[in-house]
Amino acid sequence: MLRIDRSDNCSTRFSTIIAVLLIIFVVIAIIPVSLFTSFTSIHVLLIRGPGPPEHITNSKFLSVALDSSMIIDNFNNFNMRNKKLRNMIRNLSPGYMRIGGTMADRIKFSRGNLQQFKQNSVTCIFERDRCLLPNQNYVLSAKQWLDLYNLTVDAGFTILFDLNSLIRNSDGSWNYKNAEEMIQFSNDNEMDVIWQLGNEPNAYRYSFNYTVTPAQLAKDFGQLREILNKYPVYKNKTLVGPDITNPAPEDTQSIAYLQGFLANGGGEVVSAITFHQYYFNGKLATHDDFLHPDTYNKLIAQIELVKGIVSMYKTKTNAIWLSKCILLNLCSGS
Ligand SMILES: *[C@@H]1O[C@H](CO)[C@@H](O)[C@H](O)[C@H]1NC(C)=O
Ligand SMILES: *[C@@H]1O[C@H](CO)[C@@H](O)[C@H](O)[C@H]1NC(C)=O
Ligand SMILES: CC(=O)N[C@H]1CO[C@H](CO)[C@@H](O)[C@@H]1O
Repeated sequence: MLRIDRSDNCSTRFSTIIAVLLIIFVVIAIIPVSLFTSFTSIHVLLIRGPGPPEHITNSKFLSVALDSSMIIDNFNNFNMRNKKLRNMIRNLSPGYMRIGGTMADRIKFSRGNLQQFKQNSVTCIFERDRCLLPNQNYVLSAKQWLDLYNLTVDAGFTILFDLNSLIRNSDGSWNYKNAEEMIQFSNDNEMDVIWQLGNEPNAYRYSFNYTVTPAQLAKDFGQLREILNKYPVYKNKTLVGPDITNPAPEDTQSIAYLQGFLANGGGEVVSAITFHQYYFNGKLATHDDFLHPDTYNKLIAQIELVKGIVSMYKTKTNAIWLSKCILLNLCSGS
């Protein structure tokens, strides 16, 4: 009897402990579940096991960019000789290093460091506080250009440099003098560079309150091709463009610009048709936007759209490059 009582007592105590533990466990289990239920859905990333790859990309597929605003900031906090910086960049190689962005259409090259430029009449409304400063001169000096080249090439990258397309003559044609100066200087220094002309030209009205028609831009690319062919280092070397932004099914303006560029022979002078892609505005995006697979599937539709358009025109190659891809607000500086 006593033994049984004892054993009952013991088992009662034991079951009390179990019950308490269970309650604690359930409470602990409920906390994360209740956290999760505050999201509308859970997304699962499936990574398939070993097997043959579905696609093989170019070794430079995953590339990076330095925003032209860095040049405007006079490379503030960006010490190109810094060893740590160089090592970090090297670990991302191989790839292309695009130097471009909205402010690319505000930069002039200067062989001398002190040369002043007259402000051109186009007003920049996008980066208003920067662009509306009186008498601003945004200069990439020869020394900075050599340093930037040295940093990039030593780190195992190929430079894509976006030339200023908004230095224009009164008849609207591209004034290529400054670009040619930079090309000549780069040729003399045997710099291996892939050139681009302008950034998101279909959005010039929005960014700069100015318009360059796709037909005019195609002509300007032809002009740039001719200039490059004058210099041995760039004769028959890569020129890519037109870096239009967001050719999405719902963005007819963007599509029309690309069609206009190709219809006017732009595709016959570039080695790859380039476009920029934005999943969403990072400043307004929600958790769900970042986590939803539909977000990432948008890119497939955009690539198919561009492929379809490019296939309808005479082009030098059928290569299409994504020359800018933005997901995070962090990198949406331009
Ligand atoms: C970069 O500069 C260093 C030091 O002056 C030099 O040794 C190196 O060859 C340069 N690299 C390129 C690609 O010009
Ligand atoms: C845009 O440019 C036109 C002249 O071409 C000017 O009248 C207008 O005020 C400008 N708009 C802005 C927002 O600067
Ligand atoms: C980059 C480039 O334009 N390469 C061309 C150089 O010339 C040869 C022959 O004319 C072409 O086949 C390349 O596409």
